[in-house]
Amino acid sequence: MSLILYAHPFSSYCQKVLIALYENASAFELRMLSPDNPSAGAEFVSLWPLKRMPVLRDGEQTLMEATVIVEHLDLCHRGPVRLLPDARNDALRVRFMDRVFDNYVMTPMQKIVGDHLRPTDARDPHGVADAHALLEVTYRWLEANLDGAGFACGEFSLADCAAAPSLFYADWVHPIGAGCPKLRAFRGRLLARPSFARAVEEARPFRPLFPPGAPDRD
Ligand SMILES: N[C@@H](CCC(=O)N[C@@H](CS)C(=O)NCC(=O)O)C(=O)O
Repeated sequence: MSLILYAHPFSSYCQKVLIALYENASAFELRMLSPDNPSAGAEFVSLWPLKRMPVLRDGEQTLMEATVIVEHLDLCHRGPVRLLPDARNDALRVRFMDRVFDNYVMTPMQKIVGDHLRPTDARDPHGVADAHALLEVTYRWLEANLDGAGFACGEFSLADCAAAPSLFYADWVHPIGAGCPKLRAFRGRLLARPSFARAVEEARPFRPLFPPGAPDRD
């Protein structure tokens, strides 16, 4: 099989790529990164010493960074669901929204989650407060800028691959309030999308590992 994905099903950035793979029923081998699979871990580190998952091997090519991997899939393993539009202006909007979800939802969400992994005397309350504030501003911006229906940029795209796991976990650590009904509905539509629903189900057994404690929903 030409596609090998080094990943863990509970990781938000890995889910971003899994969604893209599931959208087009692309065949791939999952090399699960977990303590009981040290050989996959060793291959992963030799491919990407920065140790950020996911990593994709496509034959002799190694792809890092979830956005780049999704773009690679759209370019080289195209299926019926296009993840980037051909028109460059439309693609620019998709890339912009992908950046919004990665930089302003995923990053503060990871900051809040990651703080729970620190020793209590090395916690960063100031950084965590900033992360909560950034999430709130981003939620409000999304509420004002998302359509009331459809996906981040109309048709399902790379932007939704980023939106689904970032909003899924962000809502667990900083709930999307009643003041953002469009954003809440958008998160619900993403959860109903079969590709993401599958990723969520596959990750369900790992919920006890969620550092702040997973809520009893979704
Ligand atoms: N910029 C990277 C971020 C990937 C990332 O942060 N992955 C997390 C899992 S969701 C990870 O590998 N964390 C391990 C660590 O921080 O050591 C991407 O877009 O793929």
